[in-house]
Amino acid sequence: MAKLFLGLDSSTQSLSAVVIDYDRRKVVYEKSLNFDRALPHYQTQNGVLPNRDPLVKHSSPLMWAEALDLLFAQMKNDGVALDEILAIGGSGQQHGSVYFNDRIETALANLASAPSLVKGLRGTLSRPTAPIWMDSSTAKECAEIRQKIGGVKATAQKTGSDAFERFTGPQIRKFCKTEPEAYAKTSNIALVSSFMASLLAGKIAPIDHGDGAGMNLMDIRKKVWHPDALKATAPNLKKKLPPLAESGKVIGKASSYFVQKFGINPEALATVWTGDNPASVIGLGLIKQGLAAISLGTSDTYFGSMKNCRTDAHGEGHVFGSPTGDYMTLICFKNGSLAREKIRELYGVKNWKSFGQLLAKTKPGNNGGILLPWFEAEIVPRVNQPGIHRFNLDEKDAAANCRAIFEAQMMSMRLHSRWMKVAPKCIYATGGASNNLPLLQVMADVMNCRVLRIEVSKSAALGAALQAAHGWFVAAGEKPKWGKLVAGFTVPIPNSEIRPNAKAARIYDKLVEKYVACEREALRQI
Ligand code: XUL
Repeated sequence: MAKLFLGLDSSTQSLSAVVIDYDRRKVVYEKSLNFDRALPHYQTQNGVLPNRDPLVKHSSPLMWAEALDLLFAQMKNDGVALDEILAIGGSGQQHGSVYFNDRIETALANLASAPSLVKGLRGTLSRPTAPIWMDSSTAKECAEIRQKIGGVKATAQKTGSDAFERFTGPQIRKFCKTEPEAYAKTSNIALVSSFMASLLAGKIAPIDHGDGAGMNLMDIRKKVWHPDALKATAPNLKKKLPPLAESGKVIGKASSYFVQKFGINPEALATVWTGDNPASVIGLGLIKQGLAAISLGTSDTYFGSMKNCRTDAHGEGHVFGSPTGDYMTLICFKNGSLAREKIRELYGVKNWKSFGQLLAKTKPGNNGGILLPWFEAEIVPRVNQPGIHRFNLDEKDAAANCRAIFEAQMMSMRLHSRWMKVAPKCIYATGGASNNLPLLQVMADVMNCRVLRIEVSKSAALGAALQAAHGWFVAAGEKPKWGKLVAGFTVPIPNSEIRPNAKAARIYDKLVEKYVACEREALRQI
């Protein structure tokens, strides 16, 4: 019989499913359900509830639960062999939180007698909506928590990251301050990941070390709730949090709700979910130190594996637990694709092909010209005052400006990932702009390492399925090796390897030092 594992990913805009046939190393089914389109009665826009305050971004936990029902119905309809699934894993958008009163445990245990998940959850929420990662309304709470824990460096050292607006701890603090009665009635707080896992398991699920690290509440080294962070955040918090556990650990058998309603294998195991980024690390096969990925999307993200825990004293980057038991790092640069697009528009370059051709006409290092493209407030480095800064760069020279923006983005990544003390040996390039070869040559040269292109549409859900497989093998008394587990599922595009040019790499070794000085100067001017 085939070994089938199901991975689910509850992201901002959709819920996705991937089924893998483990022995055949194949994804045999994938499906996505878009919240706005499939569940219009929740009135979300891109998965977010409308709010008058642009800083507040909440979503609906009941919508996520209803989506789970719909997706299982869809899988049944599509003829997925649900009765052969051995284990179910999952991942969720990070940082988002769900708040329950003391009726939740009974409701989860009795799900099988409810006509739907939404009906089964009736009367269990102590807060009707869930703040999600896009929320940036907690600057004050971040400052308070950071100060109580002992500053930027101490907060990062203790919890893996400085206090960030979207992180769960600051969100919980805001809830406790603004709605103290509702907070007092809250007996359980879940993350998006542990909420969905609780539905599948029919009991309160643990929070894993990957998603738990995105809360500013977990001791990043000991992997327990950090007493200083709990104290700095809100009263009686520890009682309201579930236990922490390794990602993919078996919680129990899947709730009989799914067996009765959709014909899921009654022996299928429900496992601990993680965050979408830790799951993507597995889905992309980044299981060894030195393997990293750069996603060129709306924002650019650099993430990779790290053996020993090292945190960023400047508080710009994040350290999360990796499902492998090691660590992962994540740095998010806000001025990604949109900034590249602004330059393209500014110079009337008609498409990305022409952008790449123009860039290729100029020399690596751009004759020392540097552009700091902070079209929007930037996260790394922290820039609250947007602005464009040019150094030795002719504003009228279109080609030089096309090169300058991408060189700057890559030099910024190189510079702001130094704290990890892990030089990448190989980078997987993903995301919209990764099919632009001249850009990838700049990436290889600035980072001085091989770049391979990779195309995976659902890396988090795939990672979640692989994590379920890992949990299943462990429960069966085996010691599966991650290298063997992920092999063959994510393969780079054939012949996509780009090698660094040694001469260009030497130019960037010098130029990055000039970039440091320019960045310092620009930050001083702001
Ligand atoms: C990571 C983060 C986002 C969400 C997106 O810190 O906030 O990547 O996880 O789902």
